Amino acid sequence: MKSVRTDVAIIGAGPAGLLLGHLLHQAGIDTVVLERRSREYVEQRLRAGVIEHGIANFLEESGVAKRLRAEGLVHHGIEFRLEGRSHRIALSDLYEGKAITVYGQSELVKDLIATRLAYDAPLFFETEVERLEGLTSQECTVHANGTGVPIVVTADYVIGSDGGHGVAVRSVPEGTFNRAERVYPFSWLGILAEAPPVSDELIYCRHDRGFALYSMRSPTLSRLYLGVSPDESLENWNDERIWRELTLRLATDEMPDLPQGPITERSLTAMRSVVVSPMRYGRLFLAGDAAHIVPPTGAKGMNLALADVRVLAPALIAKFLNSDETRLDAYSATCLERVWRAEEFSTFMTQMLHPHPSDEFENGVQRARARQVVSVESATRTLARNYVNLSSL
Ligand code: RFL
Ligand code: PHB
Repeated sequence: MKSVRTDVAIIGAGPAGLLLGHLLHQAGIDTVVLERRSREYVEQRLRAGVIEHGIANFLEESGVAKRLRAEGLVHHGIEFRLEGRSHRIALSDLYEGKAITVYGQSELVKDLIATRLAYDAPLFFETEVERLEGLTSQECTVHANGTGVPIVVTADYVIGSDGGHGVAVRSVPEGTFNRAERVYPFSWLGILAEAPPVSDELIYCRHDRGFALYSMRSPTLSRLYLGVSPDESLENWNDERIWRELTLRLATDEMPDLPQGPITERSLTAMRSVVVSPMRYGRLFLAGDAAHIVPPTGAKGMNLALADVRVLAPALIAKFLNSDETRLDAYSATCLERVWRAEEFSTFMTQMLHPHPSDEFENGVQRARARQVVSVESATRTLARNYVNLSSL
């Protein structure tokens, strides 16, 4: 058995856990990060792509945005494609010149892992946390299993940045956390394709056949999504069917075909909203997806996770350096206000852009809402502000 003593034990090497570990290390606070997957796995895991204006600045202030600034694609607009017609939303013109950056979450995770390993701070891969103890006493204990070797970490605080369905939320007495949840009747089939992006900007498409999203990772890699029924299975979707369906939904008179290429990744993601509150129990603090899930239509999940860290890191630093707990006490309420704003925006985007196969009333309302967003300036401006910078408002 291996025993480790640290100031803050962090469960999960996702964007939230890694960035928190980095900021605490910079302040001279010891951390141990425990991650159940391998380094290769977390560095390859394909997920988010859109980083808000204020969150990109926060990453830069944290000293981890060198590659993001060099390689990230800065986008000043997005397109809404409604029933085969294009409508550009000029994000920067509508919102104080601010823009989003398209940079894969996997790239940010690689940057954060490289940073942590460069200063030799403890980061245990293939180490699954199984149990937490002492969360309301002076010292917490984290029991983990590192491929057969039990690891016990004692710490002043534990951070549950272990994603949706994580062990942290399950480790507290029943009834401690409230859980507000909504399941949407859609999933996203996501692909990565070796094909040049068809457009310089993301395309959010509402078509009577279903939702589609055209995104990208680089000038040679496209990332595309199709809204599908939640009971779909990947076996039903060969390359030909995926491209055919994407083309049917995304085609316009000006762009009748999509550039196609080999599909190198494909996955299905169920869409749901979850908010766990409060985001604290004793010496356990929740951050990122462990506390809140949003449907990906608003591109908010990773931004919210990093925004939690922007509140939690200075709060922990104030406690360790100045014995000041006021910011830790305010952490949950501060974050939850932003989280609910993001839930509202994400559910608004989801419900506007995913047609229902058999609810004509809902579809009529959706079409009217989408038309309003592209034609009424106050509505377009609100969308631009939320899309570009909601997590920093
Ligand atoms: P993560 O990234 O899930 O990291 C949690 C880590 O904890 C580990 N873990 C454990 N480790 C040890 N012991 C245990 N018992 C453990 N249990 C879990 C896991 O292996 C994992 O490494 O959570 P974090 O850091 O909170 O980050 C959240 C983001 O990953 C998530 O919100 C985004 O990916 C959501 N998301 C998007 N967010 C955006 O801001 N913009 C986007 O454009 C965007 N697009 C997306 C998305 C998520 C998607 N999927 C696949 C759900 C698109 C998709 C398709
Ligand atoms: C992505 O590039 O993966 C992406 C972009 C926008 C979203 C969701 C995912 O809303």
